[in-house]
Parts: sequence; structure tokens; C-alpha cells
Amino acid sequence: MAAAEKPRYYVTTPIYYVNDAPHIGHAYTTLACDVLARFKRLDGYDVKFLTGTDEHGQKVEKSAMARGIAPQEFTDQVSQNFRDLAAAMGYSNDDFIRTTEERHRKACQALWQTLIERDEIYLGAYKGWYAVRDEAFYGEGELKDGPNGEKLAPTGAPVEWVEEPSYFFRLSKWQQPLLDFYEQNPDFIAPDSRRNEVISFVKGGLNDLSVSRTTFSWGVPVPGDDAHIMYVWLDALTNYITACGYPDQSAADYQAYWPASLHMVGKDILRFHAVYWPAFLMAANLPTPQRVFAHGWWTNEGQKISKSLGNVISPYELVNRYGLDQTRYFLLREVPFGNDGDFSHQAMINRMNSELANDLGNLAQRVLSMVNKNCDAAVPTPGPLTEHDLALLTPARDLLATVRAALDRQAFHDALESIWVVVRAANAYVDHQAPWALRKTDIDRMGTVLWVLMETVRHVALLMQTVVPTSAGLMLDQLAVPADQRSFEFWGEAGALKAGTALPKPQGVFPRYVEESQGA
Ligand code: ME8
Repeated sequence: MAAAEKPRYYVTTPIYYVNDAPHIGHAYTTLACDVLARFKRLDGYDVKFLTGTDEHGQKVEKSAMARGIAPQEFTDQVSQNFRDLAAAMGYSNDDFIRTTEERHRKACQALWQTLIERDEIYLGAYKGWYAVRDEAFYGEGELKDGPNGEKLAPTGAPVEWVEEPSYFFRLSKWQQPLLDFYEQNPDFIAPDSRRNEVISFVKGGLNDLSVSRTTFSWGVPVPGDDAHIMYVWLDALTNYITACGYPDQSAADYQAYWPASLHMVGKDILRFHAVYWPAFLMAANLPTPQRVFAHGWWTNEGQKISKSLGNVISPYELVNRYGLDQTRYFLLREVPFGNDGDFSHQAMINRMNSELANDLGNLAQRVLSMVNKNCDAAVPTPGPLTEHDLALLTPARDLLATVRAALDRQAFHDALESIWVVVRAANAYVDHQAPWALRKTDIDRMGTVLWVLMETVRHVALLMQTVVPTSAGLMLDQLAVPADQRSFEFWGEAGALKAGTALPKPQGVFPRYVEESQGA
């Protein structure tokens, strides 16, 4: 297929604040996008997958000051941590955006200018509560009392009283258009429970939004009024179009990829993506993204993850201890995507040993060892397929459609469960068909059974390339599937294993995790 004819898919992660070291939460969001990007590429799409860092704002300025270095130097250092994470987690992002880049300053200022020209922004004065930690304004009624009588944001962040000249975005005017937009685009916000939350928030009334600050300077200057810098969220959200070449709307990437197919975010920042962002875009007469998915929150052995509790889970630690693919699998398998989830080492070990090592790893190993020993290390010749064979092979071949539909709903856990239904069925089929016994009684039938199993493993591995790319690649190597025949173009009969193809010596792909104390 020529590139021009391919359908497009543009998926984005939030751009992360650089003041924290990357942790499991950041790794999770980007991982989910990575799996979608890999799936869509294999499924014939032309994909753009964007991640990056959010480097402006008062919080970052304060962190730089605390370290005694200039904000630019600080952000250069810490942004690199997120690039390193992308490499360590095997993310396949096509671009990495930093909001301190020139392309981004240009895009923000152009968007601002458009909003000014369309009379969507006006100069006023801001008086109210601001939480630096959330980089968000709060109404008096939203605040709660802290343990020492101090005022706190609903998120628990400390707030400060702010009074300063400010530009305002006419958000109030977009209340009804936003409600109409949600109504006309029922899939715009997911999951549904979150959609309802956003709708009731908007129905509650929207105030105009302060979109510039004068009391610090680390940000994009407001065009024509240097005393102001842009509100960090207006700046940050714009990254999604900067990366497409905006303000040049004829740029190839803008034409190809905007509006985005999916903004993946955590539930903490849904309001910015599902309310402010479409309002800014509608106000600038630009197309709105197709979907925003807000996933849940990870806790650690039951506790909220926080620096002060000292229980931040480092993705590096997980990868070093359990392996990259094992970590990727666990994160998407353990918790229904959208729900909150709790990390526990025991749960990680259970998934890795019972599902990866036992169910899938052993299946592949058993089948390939039998083929190696009994079929001259070559793909056996299948005879006529029986009802039993089809009872395994047909669901395996149906998996692509099932997984595609699940991933279009961002239901990673459903996708993996449907794959595991087939993996478990394949294990039951091995036991039932007993190819080791057939070797003595009906060698042709043994070949058929082993071929059906290899085909099943091939289909599973093709799909698992998205979640466990290295291990699935090794499985496909062992099935002698050529590197250029691993996309979904080769699904089903199109890529069926050919009898007589020589196979390499099988090797285990998913090691069991053995506690050090037990392993010694
Ligand atoms: O909010 N569990 O950046 P941020 C799951 N710069 N996901 C988590 C998590 C946890 N415990 N902790 C963090 C910002 N995340 C802005 C975004 S976008 C235009 C600007 C993930 O560094 C989750 O995706 O605070 C959450 O939304 C994001 O990190 C917040 O990252």
C-alpha cells in the first residue's frame, strides 16, 4: 500500500512536567500509547505517536531556583530523563516535543494571535486562588480546609491568593457549544463515567479563564505584551498541534494527522483536555481531537504514590528486576484500563510466572521442542483439519478483529484476556491431542496437530508484538516467520506457515521469576 493511501492514526501522551523523575505513572500512559501505535502500524496505518515534556510554568521555575540553576539549564537536564525513559521502555514514539523549543513558541504565539483577532481573549485583572502544584485556578467554593486551617485545592495542593493583570479567554461563551459537541460526539470522552463527570462540570457553568501571568517569567511571552507570559496549560496543550507543524496548516503533518485520533491522559488532567482544549480550538476555528481517554491512577501496595511517602516506583527498577516485556505486560494486564490500580510485587510475579512463563512460554517451548525432535526441525505438513483443530484455529484467526475492537476502546485488559482465552485453549488442545502419543500411532496426524499449534502461536505472537515486542519477535524468529511478514497483512492464511520451512533451535522466551532467596 502506498503511504498516501494509508489511514492515519495520531496518538499523544501528556507532556510531562520536568520537575519530577519519571515514575511508573508516566511510564504507564506512554506505554498504553505505544501499544496502540504499534498495533495501528501493524494494522496498516500511517501512525504518528507523540510524547514530550512540559517545561514552562511557575512550578518548574521554582524547582530550578531551588537547585540554583537557570530554568533552561534545569529543563535541559531533566527533559533528558524522559527521553531516556522512552528508550528504556522501548517506546516507538515518532517525535519528542519540548515546550521550550522554538517551533513551539511560534505555535503558541500564533494560536494566541488568532484568539486575539477573533476576540476570544481580552485584558482584565485576575483575583483568586491559584495552586502552583496543579498549575490551576480554583473558585472559592471548590476549596477545602487543610489540617492547620489553611486552604487547599480539591486535589490537596496548597493554594495562594493571586491578584494581577491578566488576559482572559472567553470560556463562559463556550459552555453550550461544548455541551453540544459532547452530545454530537459521544465517543469524545472515555470512559463513560468520566464523560459524565465532565458534562456535569460544564453544565455547572464555566467562568472565563485567566490565560496569562505577570508574576514570574518562565514561559512563552504574550505577543505584543511582554509583561505577560502565557498560562502554562494554554502553552502545554498547544504542543499537540505544534508537533504537526502548526501554524503552517498546509504542513504535511498537519494535513495528515490533525485532528488527533486520541489524546491519552490520566484522570487528573481530563478537564484540561476535554474542556479547555476543545474550547481553545473551536475558538480558533481549528478542528477538535477525536477522543480523549482518561485512565486511572496507580497506587503502591495500597498507598498513593508520592515523593514525600518515599514510595515512588521507578520503571527502571521494575525493568531491571523483572524484565522489560514482563513489566510492559503486567502494567496493561493487571488492571482494567480506566480503573485505578494497585502495584504489588506479588501481583507482578504472579502474572509473569503464571501467564507469560507457564501459559504462553511453555506452550511455545513444548510445541517447538516437539517439532524440533520429531519433524526434522522443519514446519510439519498439515493434513485435513478436524473439528478439534478448527475449534482452536478459528478463534485464533478471529483474534485480530476482537483485539482491534478492544484496542479501539482502549480496553487493553480485554484485548489481552481474549488472547489468553486462545492460549489456554491451545494448552488444553495439546493435552487432549497428545502429539507425543500420536508420534507412535499416527505420525501424519501428529504433524497436523503440531502445525495447528504453531499457527496458533504465530497469531498470538503477531498480536503480542504490540505489548511484548522483544519476546514476541523471538517467538516469530523461532517460527521462522520472516521479518517482513509480521504485519497483519500476513494474518490468517496469507501468512500461514509453510510445510518444510527450516526452524531454528527452540529456546525459552519467558523465564520464570524466582525469588533470590529461593533461587540460591
Ligand atoms: O500534568 N498513575 O504533567 P505530569 C497513573 N504537564 N498515571 C500517572 C500517575 C499515577 N500515579 N502519576 C502521573 C502534567 N501519571 C502536565 C500535562 S499535557 C498537555 C500537560 C501520568 O508530569 C498520567 O498520565 O503531572 C497523568 O495525567 C500524567 O502522568 C501527569 O503528568
